[in-house]
Amino acid sequence: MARILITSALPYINGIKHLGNLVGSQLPADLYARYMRARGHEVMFICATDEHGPPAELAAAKTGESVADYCARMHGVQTELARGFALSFDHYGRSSSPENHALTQHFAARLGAAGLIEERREKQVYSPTDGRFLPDRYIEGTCPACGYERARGDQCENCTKQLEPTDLINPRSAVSGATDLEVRETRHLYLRQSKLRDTLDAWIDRQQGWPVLTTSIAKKWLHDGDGLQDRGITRDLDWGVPAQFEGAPWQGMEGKVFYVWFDAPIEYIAATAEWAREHGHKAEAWRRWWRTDEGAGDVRYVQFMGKDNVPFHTLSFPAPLIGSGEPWKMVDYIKSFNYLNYDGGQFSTSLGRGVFMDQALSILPSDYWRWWLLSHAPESGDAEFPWENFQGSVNKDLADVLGNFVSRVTKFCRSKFGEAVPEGGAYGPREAQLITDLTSRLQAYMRHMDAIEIRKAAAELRALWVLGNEYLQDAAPWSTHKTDPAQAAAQIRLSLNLIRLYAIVAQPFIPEASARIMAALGSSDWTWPEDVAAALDHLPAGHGFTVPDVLFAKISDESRAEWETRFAGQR
Ligand code: B3M
Ligand code: ZN
Repeated sequence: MARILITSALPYINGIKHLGNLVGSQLPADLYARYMRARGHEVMFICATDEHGPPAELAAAKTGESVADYCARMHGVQTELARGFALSFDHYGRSSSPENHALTQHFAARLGAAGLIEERREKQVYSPTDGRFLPDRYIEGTCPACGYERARGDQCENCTKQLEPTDLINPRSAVSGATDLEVRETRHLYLRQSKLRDTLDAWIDRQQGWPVLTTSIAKKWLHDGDGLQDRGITRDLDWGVPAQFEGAPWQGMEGKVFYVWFDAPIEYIAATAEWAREHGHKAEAWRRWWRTDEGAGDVRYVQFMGKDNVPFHTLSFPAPLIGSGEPWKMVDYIKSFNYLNYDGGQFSTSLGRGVFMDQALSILPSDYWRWWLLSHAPESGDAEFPWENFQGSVNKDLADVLGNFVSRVTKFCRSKFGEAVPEGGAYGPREAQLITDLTSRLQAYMRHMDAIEIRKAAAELRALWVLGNEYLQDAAPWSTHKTDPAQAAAQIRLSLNLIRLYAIVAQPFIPEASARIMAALGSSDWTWPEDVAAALDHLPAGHGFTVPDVLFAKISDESRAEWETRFAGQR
């Protein structure tokens, strides 16, 4: 048994995430967490809302709530949606927690003591109209690298380049739209990342087997142009972790907070401390996940995120971990994703374009979305969400292949043998062949799941379901029953056990359907079927079951057309 630490990129607190956000971090992370638990490993699966910075302040200003109230409310909303999608976090924290305040300041103090933070006078964009400095997202303009016109002051979402607000061409205030912006002098703390460049470079080189998408982005930020730049880590904002605190190795930072990207990844650690507090564990319980001197040396740490988050996780987060001089657990594997686009363009909140998490759950059960999103995860390039493909995938894979198998087997058994596993004879050569085929498919499925090759894993899972259908078609117990009822009984006994095997191995993808199947089969033993032959003998003759209600209802053409229109947004 291994210990596996899994973190999903922290969704910003503002607004409800769309399906593209979901499949870019939280959902695949959940798949992996569920799979690793199912294989018997000890898992710590952490996520949290990312609550600081301009997005929260701007959103709260719109609703008229205080930022604190807004964040508390939205954390509740996001928690409910996570539950709706069956995301199995061990803890879903908040980056505004006391734990994160303390840890963020701890890292800042350590980095300061190590000479890795320096104070700089710098010129910042000031808006007389708004009466304030405009950090990060408070300012928008044209990206100097790619020309995208709606780049934000911290990053261009088109080309992923990290920016400083003063880099933008034709800047304007995101608060008021004012363009009469001035540059004024202010003082800020800088993390001297450039001093850590060689260390980070060597660390990246030691990471064997990382996806090319991940390492190439990191290498680009390390080496392009002048290489890794020092980074301002404070902002003139009220909401956040105060940059002036007791024991701080600097003075005069009152009224400033740490930059959201400084404290957000530290929340991965802090959320584990929140977990310990909320579950009544000893305060140090989180440390065995994060401190290599306290046991975390044995932990395998895997991060999930969209490609735009990769620079922050390969460089900006490792920099303070390494720079602190303390034995923090570093990430072992980063799984990053491309974008899921909606109908030829981007999802857009403002245009009401695309399906958002709450809307998705209001029209269909979470498993339908989980199955499609995961089996079409944007792993090798950007992907699309076409309604027709979604409909086809649900109707074929879930309803026709898996759902139909469950329904045919349980209903046939009920009508011929009653609602209990029939006795029947021994399994024959056809069953032996099936067991061989299932075994090799299951091995392939496990290999892909271990490697977090999600599309490939989904294809193998589907192939496992297909094998059952082919067997049933071939064995044809409905005919066998007329001439050799004992053989038909054996075929059904095997098929009922195969349904149970399906529920167990499909659980990471479609947990709710799996739970319903297991309940119908009266089984609560989720032990992974390492040995397929043994698993197909698990439910003994006489074991009672019930026929489950329709597992997956097909999506009609009318519904599909209606949803297509409803979520198209204004064009
Ligand atoms: N909140 C950005 C995003 O949601 C940011 C991730 C933080 S991970 C520490 O894409
Ligand atoms: Zn750009």
